Amino acid sequence: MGFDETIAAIGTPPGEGGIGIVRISGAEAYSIGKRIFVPRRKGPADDYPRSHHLYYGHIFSEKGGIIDEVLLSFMKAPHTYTREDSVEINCHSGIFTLRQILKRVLSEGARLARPGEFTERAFLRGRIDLSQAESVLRIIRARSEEGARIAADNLKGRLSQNIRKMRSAMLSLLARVEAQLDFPDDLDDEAAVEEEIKKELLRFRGELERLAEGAERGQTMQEGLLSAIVGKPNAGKSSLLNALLREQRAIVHEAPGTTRDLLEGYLTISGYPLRLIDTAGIHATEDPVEQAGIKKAAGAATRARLMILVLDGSTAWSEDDDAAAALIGPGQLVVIVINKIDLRQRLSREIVSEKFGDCPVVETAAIKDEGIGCLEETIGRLLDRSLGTAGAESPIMTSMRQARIVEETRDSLERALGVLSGQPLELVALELREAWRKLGEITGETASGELLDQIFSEFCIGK
Ligand SMILES: Nc1nc2c(ncn2[C@@H]2O[C@H](COP(=O)(O)OP(=O)(O)OP(=O)(O)O)[C@@H](O)[C@H]2O)c(=O)[nH]1
Ligand SMILES: [Mg+2]
Repeated sequence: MGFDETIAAIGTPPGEGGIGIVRISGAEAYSIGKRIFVPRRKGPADDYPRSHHLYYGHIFSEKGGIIDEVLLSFMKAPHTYTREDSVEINCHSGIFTLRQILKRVLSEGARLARPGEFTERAFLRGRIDLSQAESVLRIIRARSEEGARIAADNLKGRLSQNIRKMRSAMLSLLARVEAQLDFPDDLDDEAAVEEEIKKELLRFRGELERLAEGAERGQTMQEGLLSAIVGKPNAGKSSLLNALLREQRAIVHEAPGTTRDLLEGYLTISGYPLRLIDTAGIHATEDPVEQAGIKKAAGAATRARLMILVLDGSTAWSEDDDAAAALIGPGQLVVIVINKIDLRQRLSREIVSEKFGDCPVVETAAIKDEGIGCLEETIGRLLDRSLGTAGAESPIMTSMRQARIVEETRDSLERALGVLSGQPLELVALELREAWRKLGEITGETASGELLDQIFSEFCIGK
């Protein structure tokens, strides 16, 4: 694990900015900081460096030249992000300066940190658990206010506390089941005991179900809802993307087949963050480039949770519309947009309601910004209905990983309930133990090294 090595990295994103930060963590952090930095004022010599104080001064190169004017803080373990001695250098943010300072730090014996290694150390040293470490990533990536709030709540331990409480209750139930196995004669009426176990198992199942209910909303608020604009060529898909984003992002042209590649933009509709993808027009073609674009469009349509199917109101229903409509998957959220309503209408509304009776239909003139507000309201209502509304009291899960664990734990409890009457209690104990173990993967109490590597590798270097 290289736990005793001192690590360093640039903590701010590359590019020009007001300030940039180089961070160092580990046993050598202080001595490296002292070797490369000269403060303007040290204060009393026996009091330098003071923990959690900011010093103004300069970083020097090995040859003695000034690299940058900086503010530097020394932070003594354990009250630091990693629980190790840490140093943070606030310098001018130019990529050259940042690299020079990092190089200087590395030349003094630190090693370049791996992605997520600062947070991994915070986890391994017990400052935060795994669900909290994941929340750090979620805060960085949050795409909406609600998403950031959920992640911040979880970083404070909202989800972890809930999971710990449930696991501890599972463990006491397990102890009761095992006592019954070891001393069956000591205990009361068998049926009464069975009833009590059942009540507890049902309670756990209910709690997990409540958690699972909020999962999709949590993930959506975090990552944005993947949404695809799909339809035949020239229907006005790119015009619709531009109207929704309120900028000329995509090229719009009267020639069909204008959009070839996937193009995406982020926007917020009724508080929901959407990752909106414009796609190539769906139609039969021999052109290999168009074919490649259509294949990508079909892929995006399949992955999307929300499909915005665009029809051209000024043309009659065609085979291409059928091909686009065929991409709607089971369970997918769908909004039908009839575009170009400013032109003479040739699209039969009977066919539309026959084909999409259950889906909301919105009429727009994308190039004139007509109907866009109505489309947004429709999407907002659709999402309220399918994701529930905000303000639920239960903690909200924000990763697929967490949702999967909850599901698997629920399956174990289901099996425990199934074997409760008529089968040996050993089987109940087995399933209950499995549920308890599984649930521990959320907080990392029972997570494998491989799983940890996978989680932390998603982070950027410097976090
Ligand atoms: N009159 C009218 N024209 C529109 C409207 N929306 C788009 N158009 C025009 O229709 C043509 C095609 O628009 P695009 O947005 O490029 O259509 P697309 O569906 O992205 O087309 P491909 O990328 O080729 O599949 C352009 O000439 C637009 O100006 C509309 O609401 N009314
Ligand atoms: Mg287009």
